[in-house]
Amino acid sequence: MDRTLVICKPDAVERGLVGEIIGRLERKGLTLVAAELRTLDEATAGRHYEEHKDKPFFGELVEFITGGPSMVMVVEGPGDTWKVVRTMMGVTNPKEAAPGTIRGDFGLLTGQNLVHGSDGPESAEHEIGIFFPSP
Ligand code: DAT
Ligand code: MG
Repeated sequence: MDRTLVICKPDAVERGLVGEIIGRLERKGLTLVAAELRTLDEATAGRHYEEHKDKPFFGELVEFITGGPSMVMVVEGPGDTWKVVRTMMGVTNPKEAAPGTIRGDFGLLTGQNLVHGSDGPESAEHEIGIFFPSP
């Protein structure tokens, strides 16, 4: 089985969309194998978004993701799970995300785009290790 990291970001939690998002993943056939409601600290957010640390939006991104509880999850499927989840999420800018995707159906702002999903097999492995380190 193949796993990826999914985060329902603080805007999704605040808007009561966690059930909707998990429901979509489950109805697709993916399985939840770990989940916890957590408020990320700055260090964890910085590790998670390390690739963006020199971008102009980094400060606002960290402030947003640490600003309230997120639902952090590991989701499992038969293969390419990261890709299945990314397709269901829609593109980064919710204004451009296709209807039928999570961002396309529920979002309007890039800075509040509801959901994170790992962008490849290596980042899935890496990010699962950040949030759910194996003993
Ligand atoms: P994704 O979340 O689709 O993988 P990303 O990795 O490029 O997108 O960026 C991570 C997050 O950073 C993204 O979900 C929202 C924020 N972000 C990206 N580009 C941005 C921009 N131009 N302005 C503000 N926030 C941005
Ligand atoms: Mg990304």
